[in-house]
Amino acid sequence: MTRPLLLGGTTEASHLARLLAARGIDAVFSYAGRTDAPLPQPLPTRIGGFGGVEGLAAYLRDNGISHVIDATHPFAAGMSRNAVTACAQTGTPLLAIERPCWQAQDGDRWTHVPGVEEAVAALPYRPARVFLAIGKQSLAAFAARPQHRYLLRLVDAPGDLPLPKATVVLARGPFDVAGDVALLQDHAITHVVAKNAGGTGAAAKLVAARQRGVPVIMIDRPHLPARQTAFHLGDVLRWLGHDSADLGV
Ligand code: 3Y8
Ligand code: NAP
Repeated sequence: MTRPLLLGGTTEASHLARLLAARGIDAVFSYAGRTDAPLPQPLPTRIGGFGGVEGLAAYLRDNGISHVIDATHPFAAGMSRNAVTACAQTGTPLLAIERPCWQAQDGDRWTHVPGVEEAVAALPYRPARVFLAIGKQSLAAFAARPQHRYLLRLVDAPGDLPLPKATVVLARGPFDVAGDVALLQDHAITHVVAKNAGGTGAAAKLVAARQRGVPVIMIDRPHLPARQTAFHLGDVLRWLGHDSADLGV
């Protein structure tokens, strides 16, 4: 009996949820509960943490989960690490959807950094106008550079911000190039800070930066433990024992 748990929160997870629902597969979709009103899914959905590795292992056992599909974001390292450990403990097959990293192309002015602290250090001293497209959880580190004007794109309205000169744009992706070109132009952005998320949902700002000759500080992904991975959703369906021919994937 196939009863997959789909760890979501990305464009690929939402696409896969539609494919599983269309096949009548008895899957459960899982959100962390980071945002006020996450996108509704066409599968029964649970919201909130599991309570670490032990909580996830108990969830797998108590709910008769047959497979775990980790379709979380490449920076959701905690969830992905817990999934590897809990699935090993319970003997539950695990497959992670891993989207290729973005690669700099001709005309790109990227500086790769290993983490948020190094992204802060990569900013100039002279006041700049910085588009922080990294969400809410990593903002505090930029308080070390209060001289810059920051443009923040967030999913939900924030509480107090740790940055004295910040403008907030509330938007939930996926984003498009025209919108991001306009955003960089309207706010006279001189630097973009991004996470190497890969995929299509957040790539527009990189094309916009290339078109406007704006340098990008690119935060590289955290390292994850070895696990089975796939990128094409058809491979996920085949892994579940469902052929994907009639879904055209
Ligand atoms: C809660 C679910 C879908 C999923 C859409 C993707 C695309 C849009 C691009 C920019 C970058 C950022 C951020 C971003 C993108 C997709 C995808 C992706 C980046 C939602 C979602 C949840 C989250 C959590 C949220 C984080 C934040 C990160 C904003 C839903 C919309 C910056 C990552 O307020 C907060 O605390 C927000 C937290 C984790 C990063 C951070 O550290 O702050 N995503 N994003 C998921 C959950 O609860 O489990 O609310 O509907 C999902 C999506 N966000 O179905 O189409 O697939 O990557 N999300 C980054 O990539 O840099 C925005 O602005 O250019
Ligand atoms: P994280 O740091 O890797 O995980 C922290 C804790 O949040 C996990 O240990 C787990 O709590 C809980 N959690 C994370 N994802 C979950 C899920 N899908 N279902 C249930 N619990 C989950 O996670 P994060 O980076 O904050 O990401 C949270 C969510 O936002 C994920 O769904 C991710 O796909 C999505 N997202 C993240 C980013 C990003 O930049 N990080 C970007 C786009 C979307 P317990 O230990 O209690 O189980």
